[in-house]
Amino acid sequence: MTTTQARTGTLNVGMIGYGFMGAAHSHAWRNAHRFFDLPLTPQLRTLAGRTESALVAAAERYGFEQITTRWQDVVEDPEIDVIDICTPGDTHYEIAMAALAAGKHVLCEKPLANSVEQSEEMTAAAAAARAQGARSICGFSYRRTPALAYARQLISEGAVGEIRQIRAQYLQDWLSDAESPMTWRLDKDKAGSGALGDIGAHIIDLTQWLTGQRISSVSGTLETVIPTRPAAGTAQGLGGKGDASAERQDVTVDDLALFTARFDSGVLGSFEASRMAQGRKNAMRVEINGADGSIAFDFERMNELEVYDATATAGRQGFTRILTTEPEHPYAANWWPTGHGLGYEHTFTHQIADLVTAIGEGVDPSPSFEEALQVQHVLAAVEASSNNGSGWTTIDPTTTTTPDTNTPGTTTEETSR
Ligand code: SOE
Repeated sequence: MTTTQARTGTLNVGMIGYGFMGAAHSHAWRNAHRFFDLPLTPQLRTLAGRTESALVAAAERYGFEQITTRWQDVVEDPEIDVIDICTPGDTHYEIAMAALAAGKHVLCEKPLANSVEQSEEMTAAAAAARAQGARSICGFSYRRTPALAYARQLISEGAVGEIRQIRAQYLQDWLSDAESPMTWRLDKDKAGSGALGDIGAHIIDLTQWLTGQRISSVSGTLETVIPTRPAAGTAQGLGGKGDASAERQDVTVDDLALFTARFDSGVLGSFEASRMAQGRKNAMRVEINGADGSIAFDFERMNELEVYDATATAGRQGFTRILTTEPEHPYAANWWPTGHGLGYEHTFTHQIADLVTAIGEGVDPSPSFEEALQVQHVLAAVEASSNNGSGWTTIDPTTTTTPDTNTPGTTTEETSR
């Protein structure tokens, strides 16, 4: 298999999967070279999926030249240079191993796989393929949010000083209705885990990437808040109300993942991944507290970064809201004039721009499969901690006073006034 460098100017893309991630990745493949100077021009060649009718519609909408219901066709096609895996986690291993063996470049959505064992094999295969010039990357796209890339730069420049505490949340509510029907994200066999791997993986990767530190131990609890859901197909669509009389299926993954992490520096971090956070739509939040200040970010305000400088004179201290749309901010110069803002889809366009640049320059993009494997180890450790009791200490109810049930302001002495 000749690597892309032998082909003049184009990078032929084969994508497997065409759901939410397929849409986001396709948008990025179509636009990256229109806003970034890239060494190669992506061509959306083949879209692979299972259902031909839906596949035809998706290929039309996304701009792919051809379709196939056999993902193996894409991997076996000598004209395809890069395989983009946008499928549920239970298929990442098989597809990535075949693509790497065929010498293809690989973009694999997160988490890398549904187990450490699979992730280890994929990482070894990626390392072997690398020797032949094939590049691989895992889709932790939030690293390419300008505000977060800038936060990492500030932290590395010492803006917060010695890091003392790390706090991360990823809060969504699209599954908080008990009548929302089953989806592959609620099936352990398909997804590997629930909120933990789907959204918790992002904040694990992000806190490690922002700080350059690695999580070395965890204590956590996984909770399934809604144990059964209406069978798939009984609702009007994703998030639609299911038919309450329909059969209900068991949810086999967590809706909540709460854990404490110790980083290799000794710093403690608190993590919360929830699909039950009513009102929080995609609130991925990170706060890094240091000796000299803090940095705080919320993806629901993705063009803003809050920075607190504890070394400023007391009268001037306070969180500064930086609008990360200046040309000095990562990626921002390639888009709109200052203040016009970017969206979720831009993180994927930045990811593709960096991947295509790496392929064209013959260097390895990040996050590598090795970095994604580290995240997989953390996911597995949280699950193991939860399965081993999470270290809960019970409080004997006989040793505590009964809580005051009076409504504030109605105690006798107050009413006697
Ligand atoms: C979950 O709802 C989800 O789609 C994740 O799977 C994605 O990785 C994240 O970018 C948005 O939320």
